[in-house]
Amino acid sequence: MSKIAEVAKAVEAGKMKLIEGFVAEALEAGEDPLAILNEGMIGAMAIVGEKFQKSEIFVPEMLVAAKTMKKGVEVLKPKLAGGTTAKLGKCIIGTVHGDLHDIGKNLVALMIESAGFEVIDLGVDVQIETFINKIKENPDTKIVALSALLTTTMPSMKDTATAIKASGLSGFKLIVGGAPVTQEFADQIGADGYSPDAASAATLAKNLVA
Ligand code: B1M
Repeated sequence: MSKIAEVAKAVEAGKMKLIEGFVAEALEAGEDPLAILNEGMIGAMAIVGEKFQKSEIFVPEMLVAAKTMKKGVEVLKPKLAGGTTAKLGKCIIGTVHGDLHDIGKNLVALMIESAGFEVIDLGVDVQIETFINKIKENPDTKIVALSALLTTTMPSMKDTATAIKASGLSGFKLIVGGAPVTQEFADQIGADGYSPDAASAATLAKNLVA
């Protein structure tokens, strides 16, 4: 089995104690960190999602897989974050109210940070007022980033975007993303930008403040 396949299997099976070792071994073997992330970990989470949909596994197994991936990402982080001395301003990020998924949001935060932004991460299940208060506290914010993973929390993303736009606060761009989110939906809710993955979210954020 390839080193990346070992990482994927460990995430899928929720081998929390073994994952750090597998990721370190894959790196030592010269595997590309992005390939370990995309093919190894995100690929495994897609399989976990499919198994959940088919009722082959349940929420606890999905949670253990998520925790396993998080541990693996910690080992990858130094390799993924390119590190730049650019100072592009503040980015406030969070997963919208009602949604507890944070792995994708954390990756977006990591990439945006390594692109040169100071990231203020509000976590998951973030209320509209929390976003608005944080923007008020940080009037120099350049990017506000919303993540949603559930079709059922897309309305929450819409409400958050609408409230932020209606608040009269300005000087920043609003970007959105997450598996069910599309460019069309982003346009509908008045977002300034949409991107499908973490790397392109960082490029989008940079382009929007350039
Ligand atoms: Co959930 N879950 N989950 N889950 N979960 C999904 C999303 C699901 C697709 C699984 C499935 O059925 N196939 C399904 C949603 C169906 C739908 O709405 N269409 C689902 C469901 C149904 C649920 C529950 C409702 C289950 C239940 O309780 N019955 C429940 C909801 C809880 C809630 O949020 N209120 C639930 C719970 C959970 C856990 C807590 C157990 C756990 C999350 C733990 C955690 O995040 N800390 C979990 C997990 C792990 C998943 C899957 C398996 C994996 C998610 C993940 O981390 N992917 C997921 C299936 C899947 O994704 N294939 C599933 C890896 C991650 C890197 O990808 O988050 O997509 P992702 O992020 C990507 C892009 O989307 C993008 O960039 C990232 C990296 O490139 N991106 C952005 C994300 N945010 C962005 C923001 C941007 C730009 C890009 O700009 C700002």
